[in-house]
Amino acid sequence: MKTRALLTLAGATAALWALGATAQETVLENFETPKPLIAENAASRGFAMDYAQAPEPRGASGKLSFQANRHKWVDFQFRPFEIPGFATACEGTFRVMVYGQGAGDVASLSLRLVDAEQEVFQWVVPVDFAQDGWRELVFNVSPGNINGHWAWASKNTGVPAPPMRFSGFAVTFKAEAGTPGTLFFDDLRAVTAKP
Ligand SMILES: [Ca+2]
Repeated sequence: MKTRALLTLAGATAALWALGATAQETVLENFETPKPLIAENAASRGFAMDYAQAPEPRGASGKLSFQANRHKWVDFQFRPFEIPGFATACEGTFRVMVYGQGAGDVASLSLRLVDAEQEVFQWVVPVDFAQDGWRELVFNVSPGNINGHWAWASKNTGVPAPPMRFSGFAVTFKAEAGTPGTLFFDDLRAVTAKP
């Protein structure tokens, strides 16, 4: 039997849907209530973050505008927040809707998590935004398929130390990148094993 419950998490409302006996999907962010963002080096790297409607609106979305020729990557970075299901493990699937507008120069998106020791881990998915529109991106996250890690503090072990917190997305560009574009993020969900 399907069940649905609501819970309040760090001041935000997250919804839980049962996905059968073993997994659950949690809505982490629908971008309707702006959260503090970390705009580190935004001006020098040529990007800006905002909350706005996409050309095909899903309510408000996270908006990342970029000039692809200014830096090899840019990011949409939250102040890290806790993720249900990632308190004691680093294992699950993240799904996010991304709208590309003039974003044909984008090569990949990375999902970034921060662990208890301020170590950052990323998982990369190649993308094709030659045509404007929404895509659903799926990031399968586990300690065995990490695509990069580095230290915010001192620890850089390559081994996630839960609890994991959600940090944001990084965007990399093709070698021939050069044109400005925009990505909109919406409906970020985490699928994890039931506790
Ligand atoms: Ca939304």
